[in-house]
Amino acid sequence: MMTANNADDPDNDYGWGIVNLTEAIFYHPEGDIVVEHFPVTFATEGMGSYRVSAEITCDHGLNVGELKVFWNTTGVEPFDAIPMNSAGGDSFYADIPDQGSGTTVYYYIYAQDSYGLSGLQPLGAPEHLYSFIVGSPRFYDGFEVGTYAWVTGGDGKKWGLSADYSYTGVLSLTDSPLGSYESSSNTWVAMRAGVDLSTVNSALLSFSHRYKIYTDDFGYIEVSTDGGSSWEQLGEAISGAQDSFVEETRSLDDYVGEQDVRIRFRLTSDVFDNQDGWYIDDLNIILNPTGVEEESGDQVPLAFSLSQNYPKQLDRDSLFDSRG
Ligand SMILES: [Ca+2]
Ligand SMILES: [Ca+2]
Repeated sequence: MMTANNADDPDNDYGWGIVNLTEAIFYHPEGDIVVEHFPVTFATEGMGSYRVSAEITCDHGLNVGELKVFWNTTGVEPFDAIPMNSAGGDSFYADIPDQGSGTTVYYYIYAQDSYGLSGLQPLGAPEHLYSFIVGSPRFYDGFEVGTYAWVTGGDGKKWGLSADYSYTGVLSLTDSPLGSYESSSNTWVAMRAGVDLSTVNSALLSFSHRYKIYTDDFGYIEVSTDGGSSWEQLGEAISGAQDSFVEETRSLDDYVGEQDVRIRFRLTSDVFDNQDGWYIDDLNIILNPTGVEEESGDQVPLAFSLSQNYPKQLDRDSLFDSRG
């Protein structure tokens, strides 16, 4: 993966020395088609349709008659095409028809510029696809198709994707994709949009993680209910060493009733002993809808089932050579 001689100065333009996958994914040469899309996360049977929205731009103009969403329920060819409609400005949308509860819907966005050149989102489509499960009351991110659902900020290295470790697929989310975190870091990654907990009676955050964080440095899990303006800590901070992925769960019951609940991961460090940092994968926010009776005792309610539900096994070889 790493071409060490260019590690400090990667040249994404020519595809060699790429060491920061997030930078590479977001890198668009001038004139390219840029598709900004927040993946569909919630869909239930009876909604009528599931809207796929995107901001699509191109310096030299788009062929707006050739903007499409391709979708199906198998994840492999062939796909059905739906033309995207204008929603004003650079915004376009297409509506995928209603599907039965439990159906997995796969999709990607196709765009063409005025020269007839095309672009796909997510990159690598149709091998790599967005997906959602109809009727699945949850937000899920396995970090395989980019960090579209997240925004980064703070001081220190920028959170991004890493192929060094993963719990599902080949990628995970980490604070310091290249080596160790920096001294005096205060760097974070937060959900770009909120989850609606106003119609549920219970909610749970679950993710898998591994970490190497010096004892005076900390990883915090935080929650916002005001669109990311303010954050409060959710449970214990993370510190020390955990050498293999373990599942972590945090109750979100205190936030039931809120309409915009976002999760943030934040790493802070002092000036001593910087280490590799924090790897997060397979993140779920699992909702127990109002009206679903919770079982008593120690049994986990059905809606909280944490069964592995990774939608599509990605082909490792299509992304990377063997990782050793
Ligand atoms: Ca993953
Ligand atoms: Ca690191």
